[in-house]
Amino acid sequence: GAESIGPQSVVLRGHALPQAVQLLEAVEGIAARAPLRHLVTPGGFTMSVAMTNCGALGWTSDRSGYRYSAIDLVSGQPWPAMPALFVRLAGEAAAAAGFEGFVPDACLINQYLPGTRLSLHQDRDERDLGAPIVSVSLGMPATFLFGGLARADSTARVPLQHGDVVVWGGVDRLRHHGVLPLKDQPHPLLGGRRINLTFRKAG
Ligand code: MD5
Ligand code: FE
Repeated sequence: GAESIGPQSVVLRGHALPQAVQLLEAVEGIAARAPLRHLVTPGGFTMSVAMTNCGALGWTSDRSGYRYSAIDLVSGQPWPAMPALFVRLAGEAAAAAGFEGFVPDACLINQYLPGTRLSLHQDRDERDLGAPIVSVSLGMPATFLFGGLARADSTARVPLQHGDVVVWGGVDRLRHHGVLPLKDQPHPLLGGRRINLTFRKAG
């Protein structure tokens, strides 16, 4: 069922379970061509999350800043195309949350291992902040931190499990958020990994 975590944010529990195996197969194919890598932040820190992308645009970071790029600087090639399955799942989840007509042009793929965390941040590199972001959790469970518009605002903890889909939009789109360090709770399908797909309209 749909569970509200903010005025315009919903968790669709287990929504991606029927497609989980196909989603993972697609992720393996993408990572074979655009390897998972640890990006460096503008401040010089190496991220503990390993990232890659598919779609027309991919999110990336280095000492000169955060941005979306059409080219993967590791492979020198465009990012792998976004599988039709991804586009369909993201559009249908967004519609279920009240955002009709969502067509993502970027899918950031995050890989978490035990101990991996994502510190509190906002996603504000996308051109159209009116479009929602859809995220799909696969593998090991994680605790998502959901904050406010100000970095110092208190955070709520939202447990996310294999197959959960979350849609953030509207007034919640610029809320700070992060992921607590992952515990080692191996998953039958993914072992000691969590994969998160985030679908965005970046361009
Ligand atoms: C994750 N990834 O679990 C999360 C899921 C990221 C990231 O945060 O930037 O790769 S996406 C959570 C998200 C995205 C956009 C807005 C909000 C949350 N929000 O308003 O809380 O790997
Ligand atoms: Fe984020």
